[in-house]
Amino acid sequence: MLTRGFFGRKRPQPHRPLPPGQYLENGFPVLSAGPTPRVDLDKWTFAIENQGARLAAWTWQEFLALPQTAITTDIHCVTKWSKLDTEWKGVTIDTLLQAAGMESRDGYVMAFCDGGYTTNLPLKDLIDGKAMVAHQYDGAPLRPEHGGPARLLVPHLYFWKSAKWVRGIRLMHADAPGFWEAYGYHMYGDPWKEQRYSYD
Ligand SMILES: Nc1nc2c(c(=O)[nH]1)N[C@H]1C(S)=C(S)[C@@H](COP(=O)(O)O)O[C@H]1N2
Ligand SMILES: [Mo]
Repeated sequence: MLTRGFFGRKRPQPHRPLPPGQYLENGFPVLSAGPTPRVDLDKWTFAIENQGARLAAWTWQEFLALPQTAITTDIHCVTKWSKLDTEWKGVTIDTLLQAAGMESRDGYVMAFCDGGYTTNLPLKDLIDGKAMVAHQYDGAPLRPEHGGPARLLVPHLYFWKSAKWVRGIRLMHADAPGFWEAYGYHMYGDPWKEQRYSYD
């Protein structure tokens, strides 16, 4: 026997358009390529590096003392879930570059993390309020499985670009693939253009 309760169930409808091929997710799935690393906050730093040299680095206390920004934004995972109106707090990349005295806005960066994950991004996609190093989600410290103590948040690109357990960014003159990009994920990853894989 067919009942409407079973077969009539629909996915919840978003209150604004989602990027093509995405569905609305109300939970917060965890997607990690490896185990959640344990981080000692006394040894944590966030660094900006250039050709192997450290341009700037902040301890956890110094990082928290920088100007803080709140962002409410939608996020889009390449595995096709999107989550609306997620609330984050952290330090924008603009604030970090300014504090580091960095003027250049050209080129690319490789974000690097505890656990070895990396992902590549054009530097221009991290500035003008488009990205942050987030340490709070939904008003609470970012949970370890979601990248705590701190993760990159680059919401206008697929969520694999939002590196969890991020420890710094390395400036590069030319683009180079990070972890998933080397396995065939798109070098840029615009969800509105469905840039999921390298051939998209
Ligand atoms: N360090 C690290 N960051 C990562 C990943 C990872 O495996 N390691 N996975 C990426 C992928 S593929 C996605 S979709 C999101 C998932 O974030 P979430 O687990 O908070 O949903 O984190 C991204 N950042
Ligand atoms: Mo992902």
